[in-house]
Amino acid sequence: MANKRVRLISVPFWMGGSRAGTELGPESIIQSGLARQIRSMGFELVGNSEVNCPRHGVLDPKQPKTKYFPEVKEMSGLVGEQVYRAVMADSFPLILGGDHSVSIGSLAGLTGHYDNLGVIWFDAHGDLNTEETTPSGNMHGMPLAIAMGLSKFKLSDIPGAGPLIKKENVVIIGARDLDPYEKEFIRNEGIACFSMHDIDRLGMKAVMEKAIEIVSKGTDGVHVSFDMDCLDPTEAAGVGTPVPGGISYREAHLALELLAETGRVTSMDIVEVNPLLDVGMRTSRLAVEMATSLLGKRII
Ligand code: 6HN
Ligand code: MN
Ligand code: MN
Ligand code: MN
Repeated sequence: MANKRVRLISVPFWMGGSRAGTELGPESIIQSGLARQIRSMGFELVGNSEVNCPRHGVLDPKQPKTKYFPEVKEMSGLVGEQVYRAVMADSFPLILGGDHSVSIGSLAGLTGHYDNLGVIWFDAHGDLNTEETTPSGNMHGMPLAIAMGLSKFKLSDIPGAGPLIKKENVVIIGARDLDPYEKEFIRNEGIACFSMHDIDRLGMKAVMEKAIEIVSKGTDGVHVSFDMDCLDPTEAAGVGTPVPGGISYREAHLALELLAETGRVTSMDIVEVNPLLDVGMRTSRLAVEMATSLLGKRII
């Protein structure tokens, strides 16, 4: 990676998942040694800013399909500002969630700078629901739809955001729990989605080669959004929406190492760590490993 400056952006937010605990994610990941490890890899850690996002909210019974919408929108704007500032200062933003609605903010900030961003979305889920299709009303199930402009609330509604993310620049990896609309959308629009079935069949190496080709074509940056629930729950129990049959420890490392080798990744978010549901701090420690692997940590 050419960029040797990393900025940590902590986002202690839980309202996109309507479940307390993910607001403790950033602190727990940092306590697991993230800063020390990044420095020991030779990176300059240019700061650790905590986004002053809303901590409490009141559910509006009239908005059951977009729970905590005002809070999610406010958080996204604040995250976007920080991410944009990091990118403009030539550092690699490493955003620590928080639930996955945090990525709305990451993408808002990144598109303020990059005109044609590629996005790799590691997730058990599609995160492609809209206000109409959501089964839960939880906005962490919608960020990718918001980023592509499929929902009423769009990335472009966040101050400072740039162009919407293009469908052909998105790759989902690790999917195994898609809602009916999400399946239909992926099929009809030809969204690149490598499910667990594809990973079993092709192997992670081939999947990543295809994914990298897709997000590299014509793009000026590649963002990796890493939902810890992409991993198998036996490895990462501390997540709010675990789904059996996920990415293994070795597959995850391989995927991120291959991405590191490309030298094209510009930013990352690590989301959905819920220390309240974890076994010890295993999931937070694994999150640190995921980050360092993507930043190019090598065995030898
Ligand atoms: N996540 N598809 C389900 C929903 O409620 O829309 C689950 C979403 C989970 C989102 O894990 O980031
Ligand atoms: Mn997700
Ligand atoms: Mn998920
Ligand atoms: Mn493209």
